[in-house]
Amino acid sequence: MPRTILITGATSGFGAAAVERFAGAGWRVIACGRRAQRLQELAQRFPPGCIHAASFDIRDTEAMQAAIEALPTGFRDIDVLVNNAGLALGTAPAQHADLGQWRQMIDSNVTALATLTHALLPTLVPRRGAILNISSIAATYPYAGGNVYGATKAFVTQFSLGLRADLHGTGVRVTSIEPGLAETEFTLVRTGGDQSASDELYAGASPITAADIAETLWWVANLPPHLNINRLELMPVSQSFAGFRIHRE
Ligand code: NDP
Ligand code: 8X3
Repeated sequence: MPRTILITGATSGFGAAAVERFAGAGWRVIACGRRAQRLQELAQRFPPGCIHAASFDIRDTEAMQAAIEALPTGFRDIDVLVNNAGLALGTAPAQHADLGQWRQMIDSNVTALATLTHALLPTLVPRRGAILNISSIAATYPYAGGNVYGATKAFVTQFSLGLRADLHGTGVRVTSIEPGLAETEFTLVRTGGDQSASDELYAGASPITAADIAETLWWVANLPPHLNINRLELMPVSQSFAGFRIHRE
């Protein structure tokens, strides 16, 4: 019996690579995202019945609920939830930041993630399933301009640990995956479509790839059922920690 995984943010980056990894290995994959065309193209690369494309804005709770209710019979028994959809917007210091961007990050990275998890727990608990949350190194290491983005990821990490505590004894596994510099559409989105800014950030850095994270998700999802990875922090070798700054008058 194939296992079933729901992956948010499947139109790009980590999520799209994860869809390919799991569908390629015979899992049933529910691929979510707003860009329906990309989901259809992804689904068409695999045999019929392998990928179910669910196109909705994760911030729209009614659309999310409708998508869950519309799942075809073969895709209802979800074993693994990958909460991956999310974004950073802007790098301005807090005192110059756009409130609309802050709210969009909170709505997407925090509220939507919690809402989907709440909706799927009744399915995951009896199946002794798993929740794999994509947090970030920004959850742990603050950096200038990271303000609300880092805070949303700190929520994701702490929520993951809290879920672990609440799900004690159920057999449900929960993991917070915390990547560093990774080349996807992340910086394109963060900069409002500035391809050269994105290219410059990753140039010569050998960043994490989407395939690296897909492989990590695959490893975590396929561990023996008695093992739980609580937190997993990954960086490219080229990235490490910055020091404190001192401002002198
Ligand atoms: P991408 O921009 O390539 O992918 C982001 C995905 O999130 C897209 O599929 C997008 O789909 C989806 N998404 C965003 N907003 C919404 C929304 N409102 N409704 C539905 N889907 C949405 O970036 P990554 O693959 O890098 O990002 C994936 C996750 O990894 C994010 O949570 C990010 O914060 C995190 N992360 C990224 C790192 C990096 O350096 N790249 C490092 C650490 C963590 P669509 O636009 O089609 O809706
Ligand atoms: C993405 C990693 O360092 O750009 O979460 O915040 S970082």
